[in-house]
Amino acid sequence: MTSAGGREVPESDPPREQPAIAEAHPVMTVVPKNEPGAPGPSSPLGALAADVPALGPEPPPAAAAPLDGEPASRSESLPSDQDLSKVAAFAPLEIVEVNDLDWKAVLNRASPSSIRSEIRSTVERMEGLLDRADGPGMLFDKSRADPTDQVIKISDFDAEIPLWIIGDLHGDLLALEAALAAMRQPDLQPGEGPPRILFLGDLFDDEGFGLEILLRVFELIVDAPDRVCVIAGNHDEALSYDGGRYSSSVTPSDFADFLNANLTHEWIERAGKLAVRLFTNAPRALVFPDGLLAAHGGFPLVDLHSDLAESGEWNNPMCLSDFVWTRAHPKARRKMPNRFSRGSQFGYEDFAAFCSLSAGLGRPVTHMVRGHDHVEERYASFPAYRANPLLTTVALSRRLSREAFGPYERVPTMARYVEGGLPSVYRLHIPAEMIRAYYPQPAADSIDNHPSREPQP
Ligand SMILES: [Mn+2]
Repeated sequence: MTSAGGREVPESDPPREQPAIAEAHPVMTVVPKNEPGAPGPSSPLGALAADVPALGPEPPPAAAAPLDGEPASRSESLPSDQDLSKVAAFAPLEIVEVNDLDWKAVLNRASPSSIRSEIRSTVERMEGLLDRADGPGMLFDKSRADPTDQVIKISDFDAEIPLWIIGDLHGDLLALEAALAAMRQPDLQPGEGPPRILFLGDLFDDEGFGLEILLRVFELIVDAPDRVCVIAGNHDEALSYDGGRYSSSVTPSDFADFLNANLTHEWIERAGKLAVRLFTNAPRALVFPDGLLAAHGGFPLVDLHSDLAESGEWNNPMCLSDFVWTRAHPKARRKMPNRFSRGSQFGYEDFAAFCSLSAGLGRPVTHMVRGHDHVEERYASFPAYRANPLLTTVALSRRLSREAFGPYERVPTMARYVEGGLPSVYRLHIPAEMIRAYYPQPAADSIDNHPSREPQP
């Protein structure tokens, strides 16, 4: 394992001709006319397509253009020297390369069939936990202002006990087991006490092993509720159940399809209901005492700030939704909130404005860890956000069907909480041949690459 400091990932703008369809905002109900991708009147939620599968929401891979060489424009320039003078408090991002895990053992643990063979007991234990009259007692629940509080101001945080942060999984059971194995390694485990885990959401959809990921996360929760926190991602929040069928307000939504195809399987149906229950009440954001904000996507955007400043109502549905759905622009200063198109984006000055607002509201935010954007390197810390740094981490070992570019095998990441700074990034170097065998690469002319069989060991 080696460390390197200050890794920065520049990213180019999305191409202008990209259709504006993805990641519409679920709370907005007023639909402007002639808006591409806006939901039709007959389908208030269903047409709010997010994460366009075939075209892919991601911009092409970065051309690695040095930001310094770019012509400055009003909306997209680097922070001025004046901005930089108030920075410097944050240490460079620490990157840890994890190469020497027992990969065979990781593969054996990532066995969908053995996880499924425990489905009855896992589901019953999880139901019992969620049925408890005083709540499940999960990590950070004690800091909730009331049992329904979903923007948790964490008090009483013991930074000595390791806290591992796992971003988007989208059914990536192999990456999850690699992350769990890495945090059990004594030489990678600083601090005292058994590790705590914070999931940043998006456990399922995009093929892979959504059910098994869910069951595995349930196992971790019921084994030690006070050591696991699960924040809702947009795919998690989008899943619903009407008493007969499951549906989802995002695309891809293959996990809802899978649940509907298995409605006669009592334990799978009950597992799906548990997911809906868990995510309905799951936190949308955490604010740590050192100023770290953790959420799936972002934070309430600028058009919500005056209401928020006046009311102090963090649990306003619009605010909750922005924590889950908004995307980071790599280098823009500011972005106009636009919750109808490709997911509202924010720029680095938008984040700085939110940090100022939050300080005035008694829960100062200075930096952030998030998932949501499936960056090619599986982590990113954009240089433009140097005043208030931002870390994106996702735990995806393969290129998703909706990702149009880049190599098939990826290096999934997780992060570890570091008091007063950005979390350290742990890159999990799963052998490429293991990834290829576990997730057979689809034929180029096929978009249906659901691993319908047990992966070959
Ligand atoms: Mn995602």
